[in-house]
Amino acid sequence: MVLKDKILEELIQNSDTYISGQILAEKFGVSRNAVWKSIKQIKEEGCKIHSINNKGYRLISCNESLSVDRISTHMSELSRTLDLSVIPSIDSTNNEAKRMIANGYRGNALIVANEQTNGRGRRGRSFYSPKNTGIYMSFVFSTDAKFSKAVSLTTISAVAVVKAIESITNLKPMIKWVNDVYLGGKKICGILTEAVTDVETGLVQSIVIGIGINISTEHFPDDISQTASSININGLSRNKLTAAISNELMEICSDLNNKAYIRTYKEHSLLIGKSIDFYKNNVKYNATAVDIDNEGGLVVKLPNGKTEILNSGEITVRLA
Ligand code: BT5
Repeated sequence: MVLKDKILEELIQNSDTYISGQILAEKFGVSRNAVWKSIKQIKEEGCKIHSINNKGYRLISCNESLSVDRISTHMSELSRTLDLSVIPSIDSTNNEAKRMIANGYRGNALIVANEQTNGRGRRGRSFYSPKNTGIYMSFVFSTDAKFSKAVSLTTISAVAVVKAIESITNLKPMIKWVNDVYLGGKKICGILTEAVTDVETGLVQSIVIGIGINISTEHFPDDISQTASSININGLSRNKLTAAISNELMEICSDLNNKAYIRTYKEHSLLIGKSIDFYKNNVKYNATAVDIDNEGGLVVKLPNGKTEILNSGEITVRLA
């Protein structure tokens, strides 16, 4: 890591207080002038830093740009095996992943974008993806035996997102079955998992997991202004969170026989114990959500006392 990134990291870790230029200089074995120059660069990159004579520097907010270097610094060994790329602006990282696969890419990759101009949700819905204030990322996994065991990569991804958020903040995000992460009753993240099949063999060739997270987006389009929200934590590093999500996901995927992630999913379930409405083939049903099964299905109890397991596909669920 270059000095500027080390200093930024230090400011992020200590964003509740001031750190003097002297302490930073000593910590990194450089002159105070070098510290001052780095602070200037960090400000030029869009971070707000407050400085007080004799007290030092304090990070107020930061839109540090996403970069391969900054993300990799926080990555585990497993995550570092991914081909990582960062793109300033793209239609959709899932589309980009599919283009890569169509062009013959057969590895495992992580594509991260600072903005999406055509971010996609499920069934033709859109995902609002403004620049600088969110993370839009897609994993590409070229199929190997291990993924055929992955019953629900969407379930795993939701767990990876909540664990990553909890590892670097004090927040307690919740999961709304099947693919949404909520904070304070509002959606902060959506996940779109897509399989790419080989036209000739009809077999799944690669899997694309797209994750979109609102980090500091303040204004949402009218239709989602009441339902969408952001993580909104001063100084939260998008680079660090991107790496943390990748680390958690790669860790879970390294041992898919270990179903501990189902327990974590249940602990974070927004629906278990609640009355819900679900829509199947456009017909609305009422039920109580009672459990998540080992395959990530939502177990519901119908008013007639019967139990049914909902599998994600075409089901939409709302709190009643
Ligand atoms: C999703 O679909 O929430 C999946 C979103 C996946 C986005 C990622 S970003 C990286 C990758 N590349 C892509 O193009 N996509 C993936 P769904 O459950 O269908 O929810 C879509 C609905 O969420 C919309 O119809 C809106 O109501 C709402 N919505 C749209 N943008 C939002 C946002 N930024 N925050 C919260 N809610 C949003």
